[in-house]
Amino acid sequence: ATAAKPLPPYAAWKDADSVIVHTANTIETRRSAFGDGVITPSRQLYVRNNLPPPNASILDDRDAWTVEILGVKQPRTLTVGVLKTLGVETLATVLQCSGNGRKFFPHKPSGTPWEVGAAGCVMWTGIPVRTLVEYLGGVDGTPGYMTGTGGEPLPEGLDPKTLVVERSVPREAMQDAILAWEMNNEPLSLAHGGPLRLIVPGYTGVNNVKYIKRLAFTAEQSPAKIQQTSYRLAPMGVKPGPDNPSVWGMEPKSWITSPGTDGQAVKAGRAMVRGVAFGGMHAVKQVDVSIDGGKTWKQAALIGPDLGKYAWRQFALPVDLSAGQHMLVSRVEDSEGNVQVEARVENVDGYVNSSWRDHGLTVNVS
Ligand code: MSS
Repeated sequence: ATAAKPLPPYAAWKDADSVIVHTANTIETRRSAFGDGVITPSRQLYVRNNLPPPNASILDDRDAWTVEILGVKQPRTLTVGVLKTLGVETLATVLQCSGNGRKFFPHKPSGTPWEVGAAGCVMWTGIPVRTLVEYLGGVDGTPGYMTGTGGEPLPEGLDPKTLVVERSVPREAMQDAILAWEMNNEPLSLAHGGPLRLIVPGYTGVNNVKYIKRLAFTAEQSPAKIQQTSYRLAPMGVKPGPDNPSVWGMEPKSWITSPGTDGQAVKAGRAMVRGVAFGGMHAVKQVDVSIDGGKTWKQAALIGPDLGKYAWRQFALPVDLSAGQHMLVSRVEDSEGNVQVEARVENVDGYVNSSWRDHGLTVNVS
């Protein structure tokens, strides 16, 4: 076995036993380590940075961090300190990297081979974007997009468009979006985008811009590479570009977290199958579990508090397992009747894999 990579300094506070360090900027939660409660403990939550994070000194005076708001009737630059006086809300969302589940694509796309752990259910506190926009006189005109710009310093001499983390989402997303300064009841860490981060509920990870410096309502999508050619759903054999759909809203998805994950032995007899399930843009209605690879299904119980349609639900189903090999799978249905897909949709860069079959868990019961 190869030695585990160490946690990078900015994420040294993570629980090393709960995560897989792929690189300094890609840290995955183990399948067994989402925790027993609905909210993923911060020390166990995954991290993904496209660029190295800014210097930790940006957290020295959190309230002094500024964000520029453009495309509203009264454009302004505001400090976090001022934002805190204008509005506040707390909301739980599933934060999931666009590439979560990439490991299961047979063509081995480039990018981190995440299995299930580039995801978590997180509690955010901040100002609703709609409240802020109202305060600034409303959106100016009818721009199609809300565009957030990350605050990483960019190296000199390179075209900033090739590196800047700047993402556009359809303007309607502003209705539920927030600018967050707190995560899981603590000031937002550098790893997760402190002092201030855009949260776009229901949208994949990349759309949740950390260290946000500018929030703009724009006629066009960002010209940045990360918007134009990355995070696009391109069919196999096609060079990803602006004509392919952008990776935006999440789809219904679930996976099993126990028993038998991360090498835990499973004894024959009674077992509790547990896992997490979310609808993406809609609430979870029902989760079904199969212990025979999808031949027969039983409805699982949804456990723990319901933290709203953007949070995940934990589910549990007691089963009797006989000795031998079993494939445990789960399948979620959302409130609109959308059912988690059986097969992944092949795409060049390996995004949004929601396949219940791919996420099945093979356990050897003794
Ligand atoms: N933001 C910024 N500013 N930068 C970067 O890099 N990344 C993305 C988001 N945001 C970034 C940002 C991604 S890509 C993701 S996933 C997320 O973030 C993550 O988060 P966390 O907190 O976990 O780390 Mo994929 O789709």
